[in-house]
Amino acid sequence: MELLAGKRALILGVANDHSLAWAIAREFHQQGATLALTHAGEAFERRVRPLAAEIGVELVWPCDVLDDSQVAALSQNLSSVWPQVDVLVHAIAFAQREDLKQDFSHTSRQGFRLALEVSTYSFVQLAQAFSGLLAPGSSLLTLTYFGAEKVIPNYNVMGVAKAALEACVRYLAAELGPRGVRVNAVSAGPVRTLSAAGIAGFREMLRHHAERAPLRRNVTPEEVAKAALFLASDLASGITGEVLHVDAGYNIMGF
Ligand code: 0WE
Repeated sequence: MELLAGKRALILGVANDHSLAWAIAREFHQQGATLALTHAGEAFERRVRPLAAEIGVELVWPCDVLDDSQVAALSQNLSSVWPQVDVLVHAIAFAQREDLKQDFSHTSRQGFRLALEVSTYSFVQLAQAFSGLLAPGSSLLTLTYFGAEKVIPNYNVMGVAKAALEACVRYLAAELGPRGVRVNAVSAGPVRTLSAAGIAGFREMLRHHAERAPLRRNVTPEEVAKAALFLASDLASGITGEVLHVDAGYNIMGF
């Protein structure tokens, strides 16, 4: 049975074929959804367009969340072809590289602001811009990480941004719930994506995670996508404001 038959889903955050957003796009496509994808500028467009073509997606638009006019244009464009958006997936994060290695207390005002604007405010901004396209039964979904809850070396300002993002999930869920709109997050274990590329010690992190997690392994992009599918589908019709861990159980361990 196709869990998203007849549903329209907008997915933001595909950077390349390793992106969790791309695994989610493929899963949603397999489950019968009609998709629209965005890219964060021309450098990404060259990667996203061919991927979109692989799964027959025709709607591909730019959306740099730092530019309000691009977000407005996106919702305008989408509303001209779709009567409503059933699922909106936010898989966007960015912090300056230097803020992911130096001491956390050295985070600059501008670095802090950038990380929270791109990684956190953008979710609220999208909820605002797409408000008119969300109908009862629609849902919003974002991606978060355990660094929101506990200290992960070097995750720094991103941990603060994800903590705020998880709070945004709850506040948006409370606000949109009366309209029948659900808001949830998937907290994914570490996965080798473009976001993780070049992060010092990421290999060791993956190894440590696999050693300590109850399932004794890391999670795959497909497993993250299956949880996203569940939360986006009618199977999760009673679930909102939730942060669902897809991390092989890592987060439950104390010692
Ligand atoms: O949320 C993330 C990725 C966040 C991220 C990564 C980068 C790297 C390159 C945001 N901005 C940038 N900016 C860059 O210039 N993850 C959950 C993956 C991740 O990133 C880490 C991790 C994990 C896990 C950074 C430090 C420590 C652990």
